[in-house]
Amino acid sequence: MLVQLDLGRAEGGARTSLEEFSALALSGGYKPVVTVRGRREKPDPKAFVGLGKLREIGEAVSREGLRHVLVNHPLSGVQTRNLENGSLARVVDRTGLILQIFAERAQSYEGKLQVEIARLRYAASRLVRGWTHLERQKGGIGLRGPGETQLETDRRLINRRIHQLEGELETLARRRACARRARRSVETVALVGYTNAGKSTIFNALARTDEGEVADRLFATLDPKLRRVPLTGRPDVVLADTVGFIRELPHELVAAFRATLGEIREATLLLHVVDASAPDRLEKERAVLDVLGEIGASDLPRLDVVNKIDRLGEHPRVERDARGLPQRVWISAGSGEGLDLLRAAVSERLASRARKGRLALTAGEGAFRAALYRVRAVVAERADPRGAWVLDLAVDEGLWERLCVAHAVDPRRLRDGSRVRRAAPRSRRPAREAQARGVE
Ligand SMILES: Nc1nc2c(ncn2[C@@H]2O[C@H](COP(=O)(O)OP(=O)(O)OP(=O)(O)O)[C@@H](O)[C@H]2O)c(=O)[nH]1
Ligand SMILES: [Mg+2]
Repeated sequence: MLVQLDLGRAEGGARTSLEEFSALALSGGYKPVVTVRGRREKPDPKAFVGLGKLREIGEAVSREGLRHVLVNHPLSGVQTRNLENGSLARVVDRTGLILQIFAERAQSYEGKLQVEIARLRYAASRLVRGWTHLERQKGGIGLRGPGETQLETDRRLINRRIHQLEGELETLARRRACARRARRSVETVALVGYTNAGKSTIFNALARTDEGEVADRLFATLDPKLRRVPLTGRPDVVLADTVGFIRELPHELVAAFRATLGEIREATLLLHVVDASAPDRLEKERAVLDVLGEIGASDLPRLDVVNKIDRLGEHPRVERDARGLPQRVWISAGSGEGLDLLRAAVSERLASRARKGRLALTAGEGAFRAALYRVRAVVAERADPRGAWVLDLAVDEGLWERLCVAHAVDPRRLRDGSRVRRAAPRSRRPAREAQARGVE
């Protein structure tokens, strides 16, 4: 059974959100039979729904012989328990459902670790008195300390396990960072977007591979996939396919997936893939931008890819901004229409990253310098004896302006483009090495 309350939300939004919830349920291996909807100003703190609705749920459960009640909202531990007692079915909330799907999809050791940490955090935040399940599992080790309640013991055990797993994850993250450094000379382009937007389909088409999962289900891809992609007139890039985002992505997951989401944060260019045929397309774009913000990637240059235009009968095309740079490419990865435009647009954006120029920084502007390194804008650097720096930069125009605003720097301080352009290939190496030494 699916349960959704419309909490002062607009009618259309609630409908698409219910469709998505139903897709989530299917992806989680459930077969929705009954849907119960209600309208409330605020959720009930005790059982989430009111008494009347709870009775309606309980009756439907026994009438249809249902075993699970899925609720399209995050629930507290107490609400879950009261709903279970009232309905006599197992209750799974939205966060729990997403975590279940992730747990099932995770393939790599790293992915599994991340999901387990997220699940433990979720469990810890919802511990309710009288939950004895962990005690039975622990079998002797970590005996309850004097004066410690069952709740405190559970919490302590969970936290210890989380700590241990995070240690393992840390080791893997270091290895991943190492691998990333090794391919520093190759630029990374990362596909990001809402789940089911078509990222993996585009990945396969651009990388000319048939591997990887493409499936009409949510969260088909969990572990980031990397492949070298040739572009015309430019060095190869590494293309990264990443996990899809979703509205209200549980923050436990975002936190746990920091390591793999690092592929996004460290990319030179993000391809934001959007399903053109989704009725709530704008809302989904917003949700993706929110998650990008959460993982510290909202400053990176982005190229929007509007996919699945075959469903709308649209033609492939490129939209450009005021400076003539590609901002949005309309394609159908399914039919292959517009893929050539996409390849060209990516090349163009990478080539144009350049506002190129030379910038003198004072010793006191270390934070701005660190930010420039973080977005890989530094082509070469010379330190002067008084502790100041002269940097050669190649940086995306919009990004440069955003950085200047954020650090209160006058953008006109970037001088004289032409000379740097010629010098760039030769002076690239020192900057890379400085980065590898961890200069930030
Ligand atoms: N009609 C049409 N369908 C497409 C197109 N591109 C992808 N699809 C379909 O959309 C579904 C999702 O595609 P994926 O590539 O798996 O989407 P994804 O963004 O990688 O999804 P997650 O990995 O779950 O985040 C699949 O059924 C694809 O066949 C397209 O251009 N047109
Ligand atoms: Mg995918």
